[in-house]
Formats: sequence, structure tokens, C-alpha cells
Amino acid sequence: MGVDRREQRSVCRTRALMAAGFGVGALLQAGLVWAGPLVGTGAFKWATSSQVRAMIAKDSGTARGSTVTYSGPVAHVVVVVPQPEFPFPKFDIDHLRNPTLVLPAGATIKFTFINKINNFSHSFQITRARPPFAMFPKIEPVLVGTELSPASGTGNDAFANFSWHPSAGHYYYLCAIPGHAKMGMFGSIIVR
Ligand SMILES: [Cu+2]
Repeated sequence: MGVDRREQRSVCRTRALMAAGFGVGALLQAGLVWAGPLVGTGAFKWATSSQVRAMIAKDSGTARGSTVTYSGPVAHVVVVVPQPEFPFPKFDIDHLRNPTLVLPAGATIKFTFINKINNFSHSFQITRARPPFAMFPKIEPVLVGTELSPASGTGNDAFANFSWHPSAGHYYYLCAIPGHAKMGMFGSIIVR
């Protein structure tokens, strides 16, 4: 799923501010402002809480310990940014926090990304780069699922669907918004 122009502009603005050396506080505040114009872009849709529950139920993984394992030619991975996000934002997958994902090589991985956070955007990207991640992570993503999601609002949650056809290897998923991966908003992916 592509990133539309309006979203692209906001992302460019983010990068320009980063390049200008703005402090994290300013960026976080700016993130609150940017959440508005992203609402209603083509890449994202809105779901009610019952629709979100139905989407979460489609996750086809098996959770064990801190790992979620997927199998078959088509796997459904449902990634939720849950509330509350304090002290740090994180991902929930199959009700585990930032779990390790084990995925079958060559399969079609269908992701659903759901941001349940009001007033703040998050992203979901996959990289071969390893932690620790910097405040402004340089990651050369192999998959940009979402660059800057709309924040939730008016009782609905923003969601996006995207797919990946991974080859064997060790990857990480992370949120590329400044400081989030540094604070631990990432997890491991093993494709085999
Ligand atoms: Cu984030």
C-alpha cells in the first residue's frame, strides 16, 4: 500500500526538522500537530472498537513465552499500538509486548497495523539494522509498512494493511519516529 502525497509531505517535514537539529520536545509537540492533517488519507482507514477486535482475532500466530510463531503460505500478523503508552510506547502482537516473530520464508505475510493512541502517530518498519537504535534511527528499511500513522480519534482507531514476502534472515520491526525505537519500541523477526 502506497504512501499518499499528503502523508509524504508530512514525513518530509519531519526529516527537514530532524536535519535542522530540532530538539525531541519540539518534535514530539510537532507530532501532535501533524496527527491532524493525516486523518483520512488513502493509506489509512478508521475502525470502531468492535471492528478492531475482529481484526485482532485474525492474527494467525501462536504465542509462547515472548515469541509468536506463524506458519502456512499466508500468515496474518496484527500489530497494535496499545493504550496506555506510558512510560514508553510499544507494540502488542498476539497480546505480547514487542514479541519476537518467527515467520516462514517465502510466505505472504499480511500485516494489519492499528494505532489505538489518541493524539500521537507511530510507524511500523522492518530493517536488517540491529539495536541499539539511535534517537533518529538510520535503518534502510526493507519494508515501510507505515511511515506516520494518523492518531486515533473520535472513538475510532486508525489502521492500515500491508504485505511482505520475506526471505530467510534476522530482521527487526520498529517505530521510526524519533526516540521511540531508542526507548524500546522494536522487536525481533526471525524468518526461516
Ligand atoms: Cu512510535
